[in-house]
Amino acid sequence: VTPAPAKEAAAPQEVTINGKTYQTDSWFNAPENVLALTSRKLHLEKDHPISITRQILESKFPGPTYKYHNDFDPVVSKYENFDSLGFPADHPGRARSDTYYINKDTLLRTHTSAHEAQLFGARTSPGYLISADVYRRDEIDRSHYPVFYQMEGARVWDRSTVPNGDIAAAVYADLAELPTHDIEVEDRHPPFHAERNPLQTEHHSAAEAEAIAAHLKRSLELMVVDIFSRAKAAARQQDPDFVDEPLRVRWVEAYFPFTSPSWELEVYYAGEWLEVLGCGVTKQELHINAGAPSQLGWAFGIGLDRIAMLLFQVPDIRIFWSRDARFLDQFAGVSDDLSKLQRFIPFSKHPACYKDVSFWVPLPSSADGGNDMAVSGQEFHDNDVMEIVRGVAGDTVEDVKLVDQYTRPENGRQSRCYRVCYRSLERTLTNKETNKIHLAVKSQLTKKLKVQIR
Ligand code: FA5
Ligand code: MG
Repeated sequence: VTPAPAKEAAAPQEVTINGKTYQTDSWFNAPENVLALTSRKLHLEKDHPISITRQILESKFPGPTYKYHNDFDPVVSKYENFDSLGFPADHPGRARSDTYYINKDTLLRTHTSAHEAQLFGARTSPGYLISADVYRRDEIDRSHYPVFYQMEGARVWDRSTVPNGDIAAAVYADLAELPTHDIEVEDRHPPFHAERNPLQTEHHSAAEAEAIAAHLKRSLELMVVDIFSRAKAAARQQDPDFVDEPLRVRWVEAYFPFTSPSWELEVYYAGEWLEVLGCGVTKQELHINAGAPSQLGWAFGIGLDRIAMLLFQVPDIRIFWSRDARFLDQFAGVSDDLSKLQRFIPFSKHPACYKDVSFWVPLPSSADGGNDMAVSGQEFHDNDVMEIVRGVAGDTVEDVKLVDQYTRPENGRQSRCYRVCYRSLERTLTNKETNKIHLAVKSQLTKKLKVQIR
């Protein structure tokens, strides 16, 4: 992994992504190192942990009821990613501090839900799964990377084709066909909440929504049970001291603009509750706007990287992007025979090198449009710092934390200190090399964010 050169390239007039060319404008904020990953498609790479995870999840949602879509382009319209799903105009997810824009109307999808409206309209199958790369400007640590993978799932029933138009009966009939399980599931919240998670009274009854929710929950619980039983089987095989604990999962109330009611599924793992997916009863407006008003159903979105990290015991999300044979060879043959699944055996852990960078944040008046990262008029964003570090250091950065922040009362100037942890997963970084990277980080922070290094 070679750090990017420190020299500055001018923003391109156009960019080509997976063979298609797009005009950029002042909204463009996608760095080269992120654009370079749009062609990797780890979810389709045979024997890659992300791809294996996809395969296992797909097996829980069989055809022909469910159709799989694994090749949707990551460039979508702002309309598809946000408006079609009912995101309000001022939703923070739309900000340039959180989302990679190509131009004001075009962006790198931030979630696979961007394709829901299109598939609800196509009506090619009652259920579908979409697996794809998604992009978010975010913090840097061992579980966050600007690109990760999601799987979207949805299932609909059509009021005009089920017997007597009785959706609840049709859903319960399908639920009866699903296997059962014997794990402990906590589900403490009432199904509806008047403000946060109202019943869609104009469109269906409580009994219908409850039937859909029951089908949704069982389907997802079965998926989690399968993943964790495979994870445990691998653990038992490789680790004689492995202590088998019963799987605990719980449903917690959640909010999404395009589902109501909504939930998140959490799994108790290694001493803590871990969020693995979001889901809910789809808002009827989506089906109506897609030209399929008689359909109703559920949708979910799950993080494939997060599941793969649990399944393969991967401690750092960066390793998924590695081309090191010591990583990839550990999974050879698994795509064709899932019983060969093994936990990842880390190669020797290389030493970390911590470096601090402290600087004065420019006062708003001095952000005279020369600041090409932060959104003008918005506050100085952590994600801007993260992106610059990632842009320079590539995969040699493991973690970036804000460790100190204060404002000088005399002049209102803010000082910040970030601690950067440099560590390659593949080799030992020399001190000289790390210093060089860190110097380049400082120089880019000065140049792009107009900070004053202390
Ligand atoms: C969504 O993205 C919704 N589109 C999910 C959804 C779909 C809800 C359909 C309702 C119906 P969220 O931002 O919480 O929600 O992400 C969903 C899952 O993606 C998370 O539960 C997590 O497993 C994974 N995820 C989110 N952010 C990251 C990240 N930075 N790195 C790795 N995985 C992530
Ligand atoms: Mg979430």
